[in-house]
Amino acid sequence: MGRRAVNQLGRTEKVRNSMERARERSVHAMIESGQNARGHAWFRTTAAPRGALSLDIERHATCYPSQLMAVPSGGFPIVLTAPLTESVDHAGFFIQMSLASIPEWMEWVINKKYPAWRDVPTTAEGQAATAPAGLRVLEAVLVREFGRDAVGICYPEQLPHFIGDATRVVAVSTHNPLGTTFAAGVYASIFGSSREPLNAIYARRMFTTILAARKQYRFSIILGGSGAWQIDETGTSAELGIDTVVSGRAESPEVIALFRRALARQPLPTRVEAHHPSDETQLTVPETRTSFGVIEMTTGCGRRCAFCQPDLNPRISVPKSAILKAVAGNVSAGNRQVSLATEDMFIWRTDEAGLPFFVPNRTELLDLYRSIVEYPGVEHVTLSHATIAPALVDPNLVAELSALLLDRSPIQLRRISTHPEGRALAPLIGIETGSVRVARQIMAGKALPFDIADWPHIVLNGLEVLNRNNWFPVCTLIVGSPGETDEDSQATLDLLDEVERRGLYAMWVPSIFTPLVRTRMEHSDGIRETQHLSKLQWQVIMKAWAVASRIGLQTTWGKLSFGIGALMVWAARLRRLNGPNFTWPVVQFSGVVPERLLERAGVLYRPRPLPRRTREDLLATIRPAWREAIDSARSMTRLGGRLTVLSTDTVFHRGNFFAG
Ligand code: B12
Ligand code: SF4
Repeated sequence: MGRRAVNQLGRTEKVRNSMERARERSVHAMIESGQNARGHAWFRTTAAPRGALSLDIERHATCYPSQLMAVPSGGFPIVLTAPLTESVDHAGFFIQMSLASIPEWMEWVINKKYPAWRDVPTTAEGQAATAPAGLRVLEAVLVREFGRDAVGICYPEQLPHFIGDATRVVAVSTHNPLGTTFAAGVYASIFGSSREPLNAIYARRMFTTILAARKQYRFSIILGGSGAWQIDETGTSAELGIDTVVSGRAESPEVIALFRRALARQPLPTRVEAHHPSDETQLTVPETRTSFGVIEMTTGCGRRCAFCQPDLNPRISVPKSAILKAVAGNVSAGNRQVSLATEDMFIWRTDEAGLPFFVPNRTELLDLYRSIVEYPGVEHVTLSHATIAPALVDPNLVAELSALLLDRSPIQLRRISTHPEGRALAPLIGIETGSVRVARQIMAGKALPFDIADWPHIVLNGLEVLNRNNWFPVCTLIVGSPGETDEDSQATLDLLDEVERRGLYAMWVPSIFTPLVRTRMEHSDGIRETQHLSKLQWQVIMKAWAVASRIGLQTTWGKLSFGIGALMVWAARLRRLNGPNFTWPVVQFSGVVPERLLERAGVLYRPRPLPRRTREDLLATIRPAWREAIDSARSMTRLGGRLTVLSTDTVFHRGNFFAG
C-alpha cells in the first residue's frame, strides 16, 4: 500500500523537527501495508542488506506519523523491546523456530514462503501491539511500580523514536539471542558458513541500534529472559553494551530494585539473580496481547531431567481465572490465538488436586481448555510442551482433548490426519534418546509413573495413542550426550526405525547436547563442532529428518527433487563443513539410494526391530499407590465448582516421587 495507505489515513501532522521529518520520509517509503481489519496499524520492518548492521539507525521505519506524536518527545524513561524475530507471530510457531535455526543466507526461504513475516501490529499510540509473554510480564510489573507513562514498549526499529533525553533504561527480553541453544546453533552450523542463526543476527542488529542511540543519550541497558544465560556464557555483555544481565523472573523484588537504581542513574551490578515466585499469588499474568497468544500455564516440572533449566523452578499452576483474563486481554487486542505455555501441559493443577504430578488432573484440564475454546473470539489454540508418559496413563484424556481442540488447531497435516480438514495437534515432546542407558543417566523421571527401563516402549505406545487422536508431536532428540557411545546411537536408530516400521508419525528435531548453566549437566562437555559427530550420530540426525520429512513429502516427484537437492547442497557446501562422517548419512537422507542397500553395503548401521510391549504390560509395572492415583483421577468430579477426589486414601506431596 505504501504512501497511499498513509495518505488514506489522513496522517499528515507536522513533525517535531527536521530529523523527525527525515525519519518520517523513510517511514513513508517503507510502510507497505496499511490498517488491518480491526483498525490496528501494521508496521512493516525493513530487511537490512547483508553486513549492513551499523546502518540501521539511519534507516529506521517506525509507525504512522500521528502515532509517533503519542510518543513523548524526550522518549520514555523505561523503554522495553525484544528482537523482531522473537516478537513476530505471523504464520504460527514454525516461523520463529525456523528463524532460530537457519543461517542468514537462507533468509530468502522465509521471505519467499511468508513475504509478510516482518509485519507487526502497533497500537493506536504507536507502541508495539504484540510482544513476547516475558516482556509483557516485565511491562506489567514496571507499569505497576512506576506508572504507565514511564514505560514504552516497541519493536527494535522503533527504538530511535522511543529513546530520548528522558530515557534512563532500555530493557531487552531475549529467548535465544545468540542461538547457542539446542537445535538453533546446530542447525545453523550444519547449513551455513556462519554459526549464527537468523534470530541471532536480528538480535545483534537490535543491539547495534541501541548502542547507536547511546551515543546520543545516557541510559543503562538491562537484559533478561530465558535466553539471558547465553550472554553470560559467551561473555558478550561488554560487546553488546549490556550493563546488567538478569537471570530469573521480572516479578522479583531484585528486578524492581534494579530498575529503581537505573531510573536514579545509580551504578548497576553486572549480574542479578532474580528469585522465582514460590506460589501463584506472586506470579504476574499480563492481560495484554502476547506473541502467539502465549499465556503462562505452569512453571517448573518435577521430572528432574539433568539437562533441564525450567525444572529448577518451583512447580506452580496459574489459576484458571488468571488464564481466562489473559485470554480476554489477547482477544480484545485483536489476537485470535491462544497458546498456554508450560513445560508439560499435563502437570497443570495436579498438586492442587493431591495427585502425583505425572497423573493428569483430567477434570480441570478439560474444563480449562473447554473454557478457552468457548471464549468468544478465540479461533486458534496451539499446544506448547508435553511429556509422552501421560498419553499412556490416560489415553482417554488425549481423545477428549482432541475432541475439544482439533477444530481450533491452525496446524493441518492433511495426509496423515483423519480430521475432515486434516487438522492436527503438535505439542513439543522431549524424547531425547532411544538408549535406556543414556535415559537412565540423564532423565530417569521422564518415564514416570513407568520405569525408564521401558523408555522405547513408552515412546512407541505413547505415539500410538497420540497419532490415533491426530496428535503428531514435534519430538526432540539429543545427540552427543556426554559419554554417548555407538551402542547408544544404535539404540536411538532402532527406536526411529521402529517408529517408521509401525507407521507412526512425529516431527523429529535432533539437536546436539548443549550444557545449560545451573543445570546438573552444566559442566558436562558437549560436541561443539559438527565435524566431531560420529557417523552413527550423523545417521541419527539424518534418519530423524528423513522420518520427519515423510510428513511433508508425499509425492514421488517431491521426494526425488528433494533428494537430489539435498545431494547438490551437500556437494556444493555441506561436505566441507561437516566432514567425512556426514557423507553416507546424507545420502541416506536424500533417499536417492535405498536405505536398505546402504545398510547391506555396510556403510550405514542396520537397525534391529524392537519387541512389542503393550500398554497393559507397562501398566502392570506401576507402583500400586500410583495406580490408585490414576484411578482416583478418573473418578474425580467437579462438584459446586470444587474438585473432589473420591478416593482420598493416597496423599501425595510435592517432589517426593524419587524416594523409595
Ligand atoms: C512459548 C515458547 C516458545 C514459542 C513462542 C516464543 C515467543 N517468542 O513468544 C516458540 C514455539 C516460537 C518458541 C521457540 C523457541 N524456543 Co521456546 N519456549 C516457549 C516456552 C514454552 C514459554 C516461553 C514463555 O513465554 N514463557 C512465559 C514467560 C512469562 O516466561 P519468560 O519468557 O521466561 O519470561 C520471564 C523471565 O524470563 C523474565 N524476563 C523475560 N524477559 C525479561 C527481560 C528483562 C529485562 C528482565 C529483567 C526479565 C525478563 O521475566 C519473565 C516473567 O517473570 C518456553 C518454556 C517456558 N516454560 O518458559 C520455551 C523456551 C523458552 N524455548 C526454548 C527454545 C530452545 C526455543 C527455540 C530455540 C527452539 C527452536 N530450536 O526452535 C526457539 C527460539 C525462538 C526464537 N525466536 O528465538 C527454551 C529456551 C532455552 C534457552 N533460551 O536457553 C525453553 C526454556 C524451552 C525448553 N524447556 O527448552 N518458544
Ligand atoms: S520433562 Fe521436560 S521440563 Fe520436565 S524436567 Fe524433563 S526436560 Fe525439563
